[in-house]
Amino acid sequence: MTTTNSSATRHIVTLQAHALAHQAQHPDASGTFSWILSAVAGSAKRIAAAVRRARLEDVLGSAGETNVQGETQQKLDVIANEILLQTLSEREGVAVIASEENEEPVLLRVEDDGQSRYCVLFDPLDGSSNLDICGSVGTIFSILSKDAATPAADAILQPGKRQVAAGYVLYGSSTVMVLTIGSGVDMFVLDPSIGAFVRVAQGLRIPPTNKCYSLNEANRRTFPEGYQKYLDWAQSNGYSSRYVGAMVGDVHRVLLQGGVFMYPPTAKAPKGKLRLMYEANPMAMLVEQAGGKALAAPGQRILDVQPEAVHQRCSVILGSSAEVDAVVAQLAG
Ligand code: P6P
Repeated sequence: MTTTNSSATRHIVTLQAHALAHQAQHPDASGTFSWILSAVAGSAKRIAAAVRRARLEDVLGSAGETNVQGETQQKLDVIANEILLQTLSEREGVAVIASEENEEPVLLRVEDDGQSRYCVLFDPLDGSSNLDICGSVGTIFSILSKDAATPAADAILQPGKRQVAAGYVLYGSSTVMVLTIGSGVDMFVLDPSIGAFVRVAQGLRIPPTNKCYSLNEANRRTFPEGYQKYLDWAQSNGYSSRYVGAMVGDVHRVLLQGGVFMYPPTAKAPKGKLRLMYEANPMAMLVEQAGGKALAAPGQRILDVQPEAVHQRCSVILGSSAEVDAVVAQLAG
């Protein structure tokens, strides 16, 4: 049989095939989870298209509102949020949705019909203040299961270790999805020529070390003393600094190249700025699944934090195990 080495005939595994192969490993699976994952992927394609045309269609800039976080909503924050709410609401398997842009969770299916369903939480467009300067922005998502007996409203506040899946989509030089379904981390790139996310890496492992830290040093004076000690130590030991101001971009670099990302407590955000449920938890699951560490504080795994409110914040130290340990060593004094 004649074969070509044309890119058109190269073997590819799409996200859909990847999800269905995972489903096939669970004979009792109903396909509900795969269908939800396809909703996230479909939303990401639409958001990517909107982000890439933003300047052309004049949908940059502020929407003129502030969200529940007290942050100025960008027009694309609203667009991305609406795309995700619309797409996920159509999935029978979604019981409740929580979004950074919605003050209250959206209860979709609360009837006690004996069906177990899922909760989907997301930051629809993380780092959206980068949009106007064509910087890194992304979507972060977390998926929890909800058994039939648990009321939908109560099913959201589960610790991150109960996530069944987590991931992000980075709308950068290419549109990249990084995903874990609880057995390792896989990476997909959107191939616009076929409209599919194609798997480009399986079983990502975060490099054990990299002399690079990532945090907003403008807040240095109001960091707890241990973080200031860490910065002095790192700068005396040849560390470099990288910070793009969007968690998705900074975590993606740490996941691929190693290092440590932090958002410590500050005077303005004494509990940390990042949201536990749809920023810290999904990123922590990815980092741990890739062999790294993710702490809210020394000795406090992010994934063990018992949430009390859907928009609660936490401080974050995550990345290569040795690099997280180096931060903790300075915090311990
Ligand atoms: P700062 C974006 O607004 C965000 O929520 C994260 O994506 C990012 O890591 C952080 O806030 C940046 O915060 O205070 O450094 O601008």
